[in-house]
Amino acid sequence: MNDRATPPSLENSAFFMPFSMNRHFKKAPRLLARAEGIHYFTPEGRKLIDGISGLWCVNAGHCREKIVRAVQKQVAELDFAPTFQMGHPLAFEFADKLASLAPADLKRIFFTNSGSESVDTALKLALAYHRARGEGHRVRLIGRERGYHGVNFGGTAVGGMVGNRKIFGALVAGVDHIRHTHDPEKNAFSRGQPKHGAELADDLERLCALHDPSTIAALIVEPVACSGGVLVPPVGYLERLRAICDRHGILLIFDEVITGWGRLGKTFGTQHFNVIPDLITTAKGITNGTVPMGAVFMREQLYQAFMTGPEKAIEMPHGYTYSSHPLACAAGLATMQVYEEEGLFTRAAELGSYWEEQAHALKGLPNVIDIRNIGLIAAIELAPRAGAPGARALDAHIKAFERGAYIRVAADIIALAPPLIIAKSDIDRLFDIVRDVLKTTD
Ligand code: PXG
Repeated sequence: MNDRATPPSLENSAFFMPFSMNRHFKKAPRLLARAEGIHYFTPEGRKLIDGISGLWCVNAGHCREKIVRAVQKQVAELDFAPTFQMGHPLAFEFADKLASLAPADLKRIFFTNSGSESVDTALKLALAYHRARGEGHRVRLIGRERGYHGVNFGGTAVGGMVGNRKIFGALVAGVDHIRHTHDPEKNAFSRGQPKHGAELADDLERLCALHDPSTIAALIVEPVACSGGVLVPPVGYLERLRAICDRHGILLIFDEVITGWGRLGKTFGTQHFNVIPDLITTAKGITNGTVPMGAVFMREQLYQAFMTGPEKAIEMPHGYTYSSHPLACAAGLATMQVYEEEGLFTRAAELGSYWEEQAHALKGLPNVIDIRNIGLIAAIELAPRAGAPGARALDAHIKAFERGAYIRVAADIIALAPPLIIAKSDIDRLFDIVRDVLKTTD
């Protein structure tokens, strides 16, 4: 029998945990057994405020009844159905629903199962689009330093976090990177978009000059680089990237796996910044994290470029067994209903200034060297301990867990992005815990 008071040791568990310190974690596990609303509960029943929406995905909060019911009903009715040369009604219904929410004419939808798959799909669509138009010489893909685009080969290659790249060989040929936008000397403690740095977009011109723009298929960037440390784009920067892409016929892909679904106070970050890309990659909040799913949104002209050959030919030899899985479509439709009924697409805009005030009130605490925020996202950057990068933030993460908050840390940056249903009093509670943790972390 499983004795709840003395849980079995996980030290020899078979589970090879992703993106984790396996040995360190298994010695003193931090387990989550149940969730409701903005809270997780440990197996012992301790309540934790979820400071990062699971992993930036549970935007409407946990175990929402409408979504749970929809998935339960769906699994009993149609567990799986293929969408290769077959179909099921929910796939079409969900795509049309997403199209109705999409910015500008990004109304054609390709389904995947994750952000990583969305990114690799978008990169392949970009290459294939140029080829379909007789510009098959556009083979290069450009990413950005400190960018994160998931873990598949394409996404790893265009990604710009060295620790995620260096051990995986040569990755994909023909990839280059523009520089990142982080400039703490000029922009530390910016509220919202930093003032300085629009001209950093001109780094794309450098790569155009180096490679010749006719060789470049696409540029992919996150509107806000979240995993790389919450790097908010400087005022005018994204507009400038768009203009350079237009000048040279380069497709612009916004990776909105995190910035989509209300995180910045609009349905998509694209709408918040008012800069329209050619493709948008999404995942995470598309089903409120309930069932894995991702999607790529593309402009009409891209879709139409594929619809030109004989009708009895497959237009895009790409897709996943689980593209538009019935459970994911059911979860996604219910999720969109919850987002719309509860006004969650704009909730981050309503909470934004309160959130910003509370985040920046941490200025002056020990080791805090920068605070950044946008929408319902904040990052608190700590000075690294000499010779031990990441150790200080890891301590903070563990202390926060002990004191009732689940927060995310990467290197020495604490990232916060709670469910959009959070109340002001819970924002206070979250920051009170973080304040308390920072005061006692040396
Ligand atoms: N693109 C972006 C912009 C992401 O943030 C992915 C692609 C990959 O998505 P999948 O679903 O394949 O994981 C992501 C994922 C963190 C963190 O704490 C961020 C992500 C995943 C896990 C942790 O920064 N982003």
